Amino acid sequence: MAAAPHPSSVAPPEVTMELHAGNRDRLVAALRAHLSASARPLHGLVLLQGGEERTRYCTDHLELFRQESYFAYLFGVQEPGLYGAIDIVSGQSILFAPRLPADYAVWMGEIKPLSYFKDKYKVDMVFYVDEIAQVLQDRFGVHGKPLLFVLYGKNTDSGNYSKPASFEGMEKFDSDSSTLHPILTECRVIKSDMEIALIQYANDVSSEAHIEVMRQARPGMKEYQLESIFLHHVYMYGGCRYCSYTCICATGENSSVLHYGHAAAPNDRTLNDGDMALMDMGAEYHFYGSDITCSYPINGKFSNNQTIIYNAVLRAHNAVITHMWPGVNWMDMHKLAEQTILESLKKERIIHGDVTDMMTQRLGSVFMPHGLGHLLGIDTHDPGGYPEGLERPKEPGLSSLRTIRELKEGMVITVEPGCYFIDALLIPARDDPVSSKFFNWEEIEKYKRFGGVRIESDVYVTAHGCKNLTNCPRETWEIEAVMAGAPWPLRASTEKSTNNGLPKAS
Ligand SMILES: [Mn+2]
Repeated sequence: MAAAPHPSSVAPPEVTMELHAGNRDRLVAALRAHLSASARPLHGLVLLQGGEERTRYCTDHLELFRQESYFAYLFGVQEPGLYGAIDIVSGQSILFAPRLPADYAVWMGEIKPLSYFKDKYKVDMVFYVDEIAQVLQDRFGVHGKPLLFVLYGKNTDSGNYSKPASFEGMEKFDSDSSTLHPILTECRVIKSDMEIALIQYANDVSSEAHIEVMRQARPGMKEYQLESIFLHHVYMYGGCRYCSYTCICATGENSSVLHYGHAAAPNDRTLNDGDMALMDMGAEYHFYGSDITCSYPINGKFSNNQTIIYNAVLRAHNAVITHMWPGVNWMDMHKLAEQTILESLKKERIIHGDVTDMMTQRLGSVFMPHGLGHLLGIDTHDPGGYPEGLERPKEPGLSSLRTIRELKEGMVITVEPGCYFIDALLIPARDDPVSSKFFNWEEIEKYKRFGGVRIESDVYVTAHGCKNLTNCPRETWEIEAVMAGAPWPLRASTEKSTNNGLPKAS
């Protein structure tokens, strides 16, 4: 009897706490450099408060806890209710664990001793939360009150502020709530090799799950069944209990709804023959995530119109990746993607006129209203896109950019151009005499219920270029072959028979 093919080639990796020790070392070095440069004394402690468990509204139903991201970055701690400190003089790390009530052991399991946290998270010391004031004073207050660097600052994607640590007895300490946030955020922007390995793993698992979804998609299924296949695959084979964000499983017209899949639009449409699917899904492993979008025809065969729009987006995706290296400005990459899409649409007579004029009129934002991509790490929209002094642009399309930074070696950023037919944008464009003349409205009419296409990969900026961490079929013929049952990566013989004799891009 022939053995069944193994359903997955991934296996959850061991995670070493050296990753988080490395993150702490980088923070201490950056903080010390900043203090030296501003002629401030080199003493004090970084103090962070980890996330807390929440119940569903007024009930006793505990929602599954996921650690606050800055705390996860520095300490890698899974449990709720802890605090963490780092002495910037010695680099020593201290965790403070909650003192749990005796009946915790009845309902939630054994109450772990402090030594458990010390071993598990490889920190220098562990105490109870109710001992914070005393420990900080006794051990770090020999020369007076120790200064506490607490985390307070704005998330430039949400507009929300991080919550600075607070504990009983805090008023006895001096605290600084402005220095830490920009420095710690900047540390998160540049990934270490160990962080990259986890983001690569999240990408491997998610790429494989996307391919599984692609293979099983059929007319007559529901969008949520595609979501379910993805979730099952990343958890069953990849050990990923969390996703980086809510799955967007949009088909047909829904694929032009940029954040489809939320509770009011819950991936519940029936898939039709002739629909495009836009699947934006990414798993998370040990806090580090992925963010991947695949677009393909539900029936496994691209129509002429689907090929036109798909290839316009793929050209933009590939053009950007070809041009990414340290020093390149992200706004220029966004414009490169827009221009590539506009040129393709012009070639197909969907729009007409001078592409330079279109760019001046910001016409690209009618087809791609979102930004080209965002930093990725412990958060899907990782912080650091707009450090102090960098202003968000105001023009249509550009105002949606989550960063306009220069690329630096060690960044991970998503490349996710898209082309959508959104009535809420096309109708005002038709009513506007300046933009209206660029459109061939008869052609546009043919895409009325098309929805949209997005292709999204996670890209790591290296010293001399970049590396695409995502591994999904991208060419139309690759997608068609995989949907017809070909293995991925394609074998040479399959490639030759399906690429129409065209040379393959290296
Ligand atoms: Mn994204």
